[in-house]
Amino acid sequence: MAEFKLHAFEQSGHAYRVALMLQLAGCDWEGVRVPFFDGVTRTETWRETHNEMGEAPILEHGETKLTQSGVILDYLADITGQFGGRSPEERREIWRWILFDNHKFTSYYSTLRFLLAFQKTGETEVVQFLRGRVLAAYGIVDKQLGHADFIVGERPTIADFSMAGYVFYPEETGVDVPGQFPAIEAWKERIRALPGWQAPYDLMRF
Ligand SMILES: N[C@@H](CCC(=O)N[C@@H](CS)C(=O)NCC(=O)O)C(=O)O
Repeated sequence: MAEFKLHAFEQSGHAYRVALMLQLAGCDWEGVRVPFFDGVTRTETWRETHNEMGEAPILEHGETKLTQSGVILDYLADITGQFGGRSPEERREIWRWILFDNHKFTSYYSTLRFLLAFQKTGETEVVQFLRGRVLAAYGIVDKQLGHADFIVGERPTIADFSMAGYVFYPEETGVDVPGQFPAIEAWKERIRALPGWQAPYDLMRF
């Protein structure tokens, strides 16, 4: 049995960011597929047995069971000694960007993608509103990445993996217009070049 068990599904960027950390940190891990599109996370039973918040991913490590990808990333950085902050200031800076990511960068994008790619809503007012919010958040991250190679300085940290959750998925959202966010594009190439990197649908085949 692998040391780490990740409850996840391949369409989930919230899960991908954790899978990416496990992969890049060289952890011994395995995936357990959550049948999300069958509605399992919305059942009372699953919430009682797996996660009262009704969400994936979940990480199991021995007796420890964690949810919320930001917390899981922080835990893995501690356990592995990789990709975490090296000073209290750096740790706070990492958390600042993880929270921004959870609230805006990833949250708006994942909802936009869900509506367009899986609910097939087409261009509604909600879609247009969300895309506007995504573009604003992307603009902020693009500016930040104009100052340094990674979100918090010159080396990759869990803040980058958090933000990388959805940026490698192929689904069309009308956000990835080439040339619009050059610093994000260059950052994606740097993440892609990290040893062991794999795209979401390759990394989460389980
Ligand atoms: N903030 C959470 C978000 C997790 C999340 O939203 N996961 C989605 C799947 S990608 C989910 O389980 N949603 C449950 C639902 O929509 O019922 C995290 O980062 O772990």
